[in-house]
Amino acid sequence: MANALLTTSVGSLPLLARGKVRDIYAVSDTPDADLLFIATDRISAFDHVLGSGIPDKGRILTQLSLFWFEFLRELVPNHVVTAEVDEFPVALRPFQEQLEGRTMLVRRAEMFPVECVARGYLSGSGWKDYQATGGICGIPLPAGLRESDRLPEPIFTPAAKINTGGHDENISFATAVETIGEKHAHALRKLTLAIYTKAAEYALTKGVILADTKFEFGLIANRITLADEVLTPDSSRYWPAEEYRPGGPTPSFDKQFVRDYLESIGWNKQAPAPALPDEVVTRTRAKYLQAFQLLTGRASL
Ligand code: PZK
Repeated sequence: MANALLTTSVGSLPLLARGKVRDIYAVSDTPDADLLFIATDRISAFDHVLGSGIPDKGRILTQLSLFWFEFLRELVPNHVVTAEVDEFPVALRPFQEQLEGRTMLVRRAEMFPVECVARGYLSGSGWKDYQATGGICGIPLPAGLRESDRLPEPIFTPAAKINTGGHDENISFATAVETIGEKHAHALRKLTLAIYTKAAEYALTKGVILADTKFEFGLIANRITLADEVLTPDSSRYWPAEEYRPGGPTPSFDKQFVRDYLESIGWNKQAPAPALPDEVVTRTRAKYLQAFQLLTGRASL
């Protein structure tokens, strides 16, 4: 097995953003230069980046994202220019090995400061919000729903980005309208629900429930464009349909071994986050690969 890539380095390219697991660089310092979107093998749990990476995780998530961008291409334009390193600017050749399979060259977008979440099931912050208010993001829901229940119909639950580290904060549709305007808010809601519905119907035919997912959109040449990574296990809650038991929490497809391990050692969830035993790394890698295989129908990367 390859080593995990935890830290990217691409010479003097300006770093635009560093997330918990992905890094974005500009390919030159001209203002409208394309961006290099690199998925590392870092893994986070309980809001911390862990001391160990998962070998190939960045490649698996990137290839899954590219599969979905292609699957959705008639529904929504996306920011991808190419993911073939051979087609990247020649100045990036020295970094070919590091970048291969895990990197997308993307067009720079003017990003909307609203995270576009679609939920088809009651889980995570949606379940918390429902227990407190009887709805999610101000959308009323029927009484008596249980954790993990399927919702009567998918809903759009926008969130406001809090700087790296913090959790996004659920906001009402009215607040989204105040932030980005009526026209864009309506367009993003419609697109988010259309994409979720198409992806969730497809995933279910492959034995996978797409409980919820988060999209980031931006404007490129005045067109609403799907950016970031899409429909990966890091941006989505995927559940094995076979293990679906509404009425309690549903174990996530990918990170359950990691969470179980961290609970078993009694980690206090304060930095520094622990490293993972080899067995947890290996089993988690196998789960990411299984999600990729089920969803794409491809045996390997
Ligand atoms: C962009 N993010 C979120 C992702 C991070 C932060 N095509 C684009 N144009 C301009 N900006 C972005 C994108 C994209 N995608 C996305 N931040 C900026 C993000 C990964 C890591 F730290």
